[in-house]
Amino acid sequence: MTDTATTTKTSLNKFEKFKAEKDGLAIKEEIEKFASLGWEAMDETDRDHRLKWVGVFFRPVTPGKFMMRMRMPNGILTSNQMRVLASVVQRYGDEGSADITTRQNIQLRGIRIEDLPDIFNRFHAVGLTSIQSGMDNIRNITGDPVAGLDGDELYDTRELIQQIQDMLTNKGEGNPEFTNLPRKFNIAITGGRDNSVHAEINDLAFVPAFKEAGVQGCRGAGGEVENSSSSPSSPVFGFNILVGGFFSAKRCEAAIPLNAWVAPEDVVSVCRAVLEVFRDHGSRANRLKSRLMWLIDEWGIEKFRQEVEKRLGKSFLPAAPKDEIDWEKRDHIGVYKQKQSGLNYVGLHIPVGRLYAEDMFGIANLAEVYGSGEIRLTVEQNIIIPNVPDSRLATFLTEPLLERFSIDPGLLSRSLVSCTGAQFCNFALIETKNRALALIKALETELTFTRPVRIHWTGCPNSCGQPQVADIGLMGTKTRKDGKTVEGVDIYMGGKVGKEAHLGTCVTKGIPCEDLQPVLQDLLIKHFGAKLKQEDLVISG
Ligand code: SRM
Ligand code: SF4
Repeated sequence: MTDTATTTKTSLNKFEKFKAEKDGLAIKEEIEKFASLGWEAMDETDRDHRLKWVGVFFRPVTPGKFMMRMRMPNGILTSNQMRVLASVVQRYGDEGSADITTRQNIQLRGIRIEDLPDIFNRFHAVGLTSIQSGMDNIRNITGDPVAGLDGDELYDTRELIQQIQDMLTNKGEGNPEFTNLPRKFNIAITGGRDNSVHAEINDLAFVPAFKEAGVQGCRGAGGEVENSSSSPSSPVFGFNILVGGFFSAKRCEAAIPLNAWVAPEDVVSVCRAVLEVFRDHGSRANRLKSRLMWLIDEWGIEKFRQEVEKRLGKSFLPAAPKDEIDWEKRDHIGVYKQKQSGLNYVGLHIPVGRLYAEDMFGIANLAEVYGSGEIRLTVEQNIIIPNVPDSRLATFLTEPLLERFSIDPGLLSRSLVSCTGAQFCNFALIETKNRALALIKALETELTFTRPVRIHWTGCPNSCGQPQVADIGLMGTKTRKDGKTVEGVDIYMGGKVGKEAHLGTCVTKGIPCEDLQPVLQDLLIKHFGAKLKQEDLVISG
């Protein structure tokens, strides 16, 4: 049995206690005060926890230099917004940087508390927000990175995702209705055919699915079908709903079908209903058992569905028999034709998502000079510049910045993903980003590949780097070598993304990082068709 809303006050965990004392969002009114107090004089709970309600993270690894996590609905920003982000980190010189995250988002580094009022003013002026991006809030909502550009897409997710974010955050001002969830919550919507958002690892996901003709929407309280389709013969577009996907140190689960189908116009209300059920009934006793799936386990999917329907005020139509995820996942790196004639989107590879101020200014300029000023982010921590006309493409591709942010990186580099790791994260058991880059470079020097291999690094079992979705996932651990404790990894394999996505599992434990290169080389040769360059020479010579 897991715990529910019936949990007595005495069994509330320490996070619930401090949230009950003062809602995290209250911190928003105290930023000026904190800026003049300085981080050392702040109340510790405000500093270490409540600031996360406005997206500001105390970093015990770099005390006094905070991280800021933005919200980028559908991973889209403008060149102006990118410049503002660049100017914020530029102030901190070598200590300032930014990372593209595995949720199609940006985090800034090096932030000083005394600068927060000015930073928030600058965000406000260009429509950026970092509200409710950490702790027991809804994370950045992910959507197709090529929404509105992809000729084969079934639904353009952009507006829907913005509407959900606006509802959950009161248009970026903060919405106390959703600032005290039992735990974090992830939402993804995909309108393309390749599941580019990893729908299966979200607490709530919407995947495209057609209903038979004449049916559109939920059933009203009296059982009548609402919004009947105008055309009796054409199938109606909507989404099948998945619930309960998550990763944690204790347990990882792929999302399961709710057996419910919704029309796009009902998606925002469904998000609200699911979140209200989670907020009011999710466990608040043991944080290791508070994610949505634990509630679904306790109730069973039928009861969960009924409770959501009660909140929604209508019942769901059963899920469409099949969803429309029938493509292998694309990585969007390179040049692709858009559905708009004469326009292209260009995917740039950003090694492990790390950016410095100069890079960010450079990318903003590229987007403005060659595109429409729009910049997009992917869950693989890369960037897409859309709306580049055919006539400007050749010149664009000669830009020096593309030497570092390539449109044609090596087949291991192009799919490399890494979480933050020990450089900034106090949960980390190992260093990740720099180590990942060095190792991939070494492997690409030794081996030739015929296909990309998706390698994901994550510094600890929290799995922010999603090793379970990778071809080869590497999860940081401590292990023993020659009588000493050293940094190591557990190796995951078998993760499948796109159509028929499923999670990989741990195949080997405790490989010391210093011994990893030959182990990876072996796996790449045995399972992914890699060849030693030396071997190639012998055969061709
Ligand atoms: Fe995460 C906590 C970084 C995506 C599961 N995650 C953290 C913290 C906040 C821990 C901390 O305070 O240091 C990390 C901040 C480090 C830093 O300084 O950057 C952190 N998580 C990240 C990011 C930046 C990794 C990256 O390099 O891309 C990602 C930010 C996404 C965003 O923009 O919001 C990030 N984290 C994820 C994902 C992947 C995803 O959402 O697809 C997961 C697994 C999926 C999930 O949540 O179900 C993930 N992060 C966690 C967990 C485990 C949650 C749990 O239920 O136990 C924690 C720890 C926690 O919440 O207690 C955590
Ligand atoms: Fe930090 Fe662990 Fe998440 Fe990596 S996986 S960012 S080390 S919490």
